[in-house]
Amino acid sequence: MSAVSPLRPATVPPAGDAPLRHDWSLREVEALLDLPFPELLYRAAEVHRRHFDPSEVQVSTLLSVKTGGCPEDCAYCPQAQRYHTGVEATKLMSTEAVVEKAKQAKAAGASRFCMGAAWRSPRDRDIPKVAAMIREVKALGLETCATLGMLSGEQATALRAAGLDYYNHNIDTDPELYGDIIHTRELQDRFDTLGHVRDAGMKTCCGGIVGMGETRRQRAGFLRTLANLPAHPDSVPINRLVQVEGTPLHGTQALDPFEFVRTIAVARLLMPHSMVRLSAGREDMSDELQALCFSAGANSIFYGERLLTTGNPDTGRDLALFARLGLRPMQVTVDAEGHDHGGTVHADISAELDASISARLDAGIPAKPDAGVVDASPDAGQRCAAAGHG
Ligand code: SAM
Ligand code: DTB
Ligand code: SF4
Repeated sequence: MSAVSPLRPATVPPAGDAPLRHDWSLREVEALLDLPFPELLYRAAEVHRRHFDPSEVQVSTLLSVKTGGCPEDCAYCPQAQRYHTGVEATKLMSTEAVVEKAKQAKAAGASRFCMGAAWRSPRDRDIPKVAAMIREVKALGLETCATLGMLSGEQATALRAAGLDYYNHNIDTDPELYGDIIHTRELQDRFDTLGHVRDAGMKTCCGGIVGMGETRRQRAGFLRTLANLPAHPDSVPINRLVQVEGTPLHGTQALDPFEFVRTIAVARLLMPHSMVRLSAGREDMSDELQALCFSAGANSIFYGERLLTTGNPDTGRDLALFARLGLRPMQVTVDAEGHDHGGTVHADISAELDASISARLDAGIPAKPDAGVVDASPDAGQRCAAAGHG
């Protein structure tokens, strides 16, 4: 009989992994969202375990390399020039300044660095400047991601050639609601950009925002649209609307937190191989709500005290949360098919996590015997295979 370590999460055998589907009907997705909450969480947690180690969370850090002054009219966005939100427009940051921030993110334990620009689309003359940032960030040993608006095929190819791993471009919402939220570009424009990104050989990061006043049926339509893309996005950021004064969506009725968890769980069920990111909106979430999201299949976060223009939880709070929940940051490796998989523990953030646990113990805060224990054993990376990660 093989010894079972109490530190290892329970895993579910792959059991003839079902093929990925791209033909979900709205009724099917609605039926999943309508499941009794415990049943939905159970199913999502099971699928999560088939493909990932559920105690590992991928950690990305975001930097706004060009802030505000955007000509688009996205009704949620503090960076649209036409809304009076107090966000000051800036020029594109210098490569040196971006690299400095990337070094800090790496030292703090991020494995992916995402550069965001408040553009409708980059001008061709911006591409060499962004390409230089990508090359230098990549040289630090970080995965690179950018979100710059719509791209042409040539622009996508140039960014890939510079070493860009991921491109973030969201569909943002249900096709039916889309025209109420954004009038300055069509949903089809977004599909076109995602196509250029895939054709250039980059991985896609594509999700959207909930809590914009949509119905559950519209959340089903949003998730269905993501899952029925020609390829499931490699990362799926699920943002909860950050309500910013001055934007048209400020004052929207807040979403029931359980609806948010349901959205995460159904994203996990529809896109089992994807990283589901608990994205914007975490600052206002309780630790308990975030714990439910991780239990429902979320396995990625933005780490660092800022998103683009709005706040994110303090890193100390995130480290304490990881320690309390027994979660570990994952170091991402990419397999031959291009799927992301959790591997070994990232050394830098693990050291911070250890320090955070020691501080809690010194302060007399009891911890579960295994809470936050970091398994840096040489076989830690083997768990992907054991968990059926392909
Ligand atoms: N300008 C580019 C674009 O729109 O593709 C890239 C940056 S844009 C800020 C990236 C994404 O951030 C948006 O697609 C949206 O999903 C998300 N976002 C923007 N404002 C948000 C808010 N107030 N709350 C939640 N997510 C938001
Ligand atoms: C994504 O889906 N969420 C991030 C990232 N992609 C670029 C952005 C969230 C922005 C929240 C509002 C702000 O900070 O300006
Ligand atoms: Fe501009 Fe992007 Fe904000 Fe839309 S979401 S207003 S395109 S920065």
